[in-house]
Amino acid sequence: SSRLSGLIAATYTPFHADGTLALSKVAPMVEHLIRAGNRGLYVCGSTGEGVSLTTLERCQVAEAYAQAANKRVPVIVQVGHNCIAEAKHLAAHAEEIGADAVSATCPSYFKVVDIVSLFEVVQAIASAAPRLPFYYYHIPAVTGSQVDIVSFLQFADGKIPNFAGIKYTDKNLAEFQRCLSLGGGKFDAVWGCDDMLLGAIATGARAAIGSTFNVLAPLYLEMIRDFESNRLAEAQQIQLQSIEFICKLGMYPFHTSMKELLRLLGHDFGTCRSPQRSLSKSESKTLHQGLQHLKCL
Ligand code: HMN
Repeated sequence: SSRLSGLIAATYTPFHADGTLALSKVAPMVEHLIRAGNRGLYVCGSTGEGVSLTTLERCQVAEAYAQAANKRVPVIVQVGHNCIAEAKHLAAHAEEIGADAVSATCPSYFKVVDIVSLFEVVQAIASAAPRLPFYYYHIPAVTGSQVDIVSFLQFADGKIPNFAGIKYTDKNLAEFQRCLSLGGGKFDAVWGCDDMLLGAIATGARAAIGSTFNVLAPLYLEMIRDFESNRLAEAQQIQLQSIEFICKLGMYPFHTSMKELLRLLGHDFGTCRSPQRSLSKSESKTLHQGLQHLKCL
């Protein structure tokens, strides 16, 4: 089926030192991600700094990832934008370049406060790429959306032909499980908090999108095998390692730290764009030292 499953890496966007796109870094990264066991790529999301790119850059990054993946794993392009016309343009572009799915946050400057407004946003964007499955990116901490996601799924059910489900980035496992079970499980609900992946899998998650899968996919895969083979204590140990990893990197702006780590691992993706700040020399030294004590690296 066309449903998402397994680990889907939320990809980073590579920059040169002068801040321009370094697209030649994408292909080797995609080889690494696939080899490590990722079963999909989520492009231009929070991790990929989609909102900090120009529309042209977003198109270029999506194209570079789709080309490098070359249909070996699905590429999901995140097209959320405060301007719906831009989001529609990006969605149509994703379909044109052979991406496999479109995903979008709702606008966030003017907040979405009711179901009908959210439905109109989702319908407009999804219909701009009618041949691709659409995943609403639920990340209320960032968008400030006040719409109850379960009620939204019930409302949208059957009204948008290519609506496939949601990417769920919140910490409420009970709500996530309800999303998974609605209508007999007709929607994909893709988990988005790497530090709670074990809990999500225990409630029935079949797919997850994560930034830390860029580095730790093999570890999470081992955790999933442990869980599936009833080795719960081992699975918990691995989740704890991922939590410690995330805490350690969270000592500085998280994605800046991740990009530092990628560089140490041989993928120089540069630093994050403003407003996400870079590290000073001494900060990056402290980070490197901290990373050395992590068991999972
Ligand atoms: C994305 O949009 O790139 C994905 O949603 C990223 C993914 O879900 C990450 N969420 C955010 O960055 C907000 C997580 O992998 C997150 O980075 C991780 O759980 C560490 O907190």
